[in-house]
Amino acid sequence: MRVLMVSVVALLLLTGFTGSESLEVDSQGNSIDYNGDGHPDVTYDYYKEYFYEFIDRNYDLKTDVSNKFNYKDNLPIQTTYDNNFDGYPDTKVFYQNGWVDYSFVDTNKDNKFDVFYSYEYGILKFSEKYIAATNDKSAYIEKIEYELGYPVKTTRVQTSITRDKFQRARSK
Ligand SMILES: [Ca+2]
Ligand SMILES: [Ca+2]
Ligand SMILES: [Ca+2]
Repeated sequence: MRVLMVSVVALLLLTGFTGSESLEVDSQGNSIDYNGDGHPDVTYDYYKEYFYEFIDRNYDLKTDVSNKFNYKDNLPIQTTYDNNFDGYPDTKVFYQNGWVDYSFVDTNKDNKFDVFYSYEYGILKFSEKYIAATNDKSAYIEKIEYELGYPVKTTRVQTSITRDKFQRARSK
């Protein structure tokens, strides 16, 4: 139930709900229809150890947020976002004990993740951006280190690895 309330609040924030209008929520078992069009906008899938929450924020009948939760403590494990609603994930967030641990973002919308963010107890420590090779430049990784949320140091290192390997090497 706590997870459900969090989702309701998140959805209200995302859809710009001001709180002045009445909201009829049509809840049927494992799904909720917020806009009353007969199609569920939040659905749940339950497994033995995990459950999933799928959210359609823009009511186009396609999931754009997927949350994976641990059943035992209701803590999130992984969230996948499609923030430009093109049907492809562009942000993936991984959690450790409920804290954001690391994430991948597709910043140039080519459906490949190019930025890695690393956190400690939910606080951003560094990011690494993979910049693909061009005709006159080899691929390189730009690393930005953060202190108290502010970038303090930027370094660029040439790399021979592919972007797929860049992502694989940073996935735990
Ligand atoms: Ca709906
Ligand atoms: Ca959608
Ligand atoms: Ca997308």
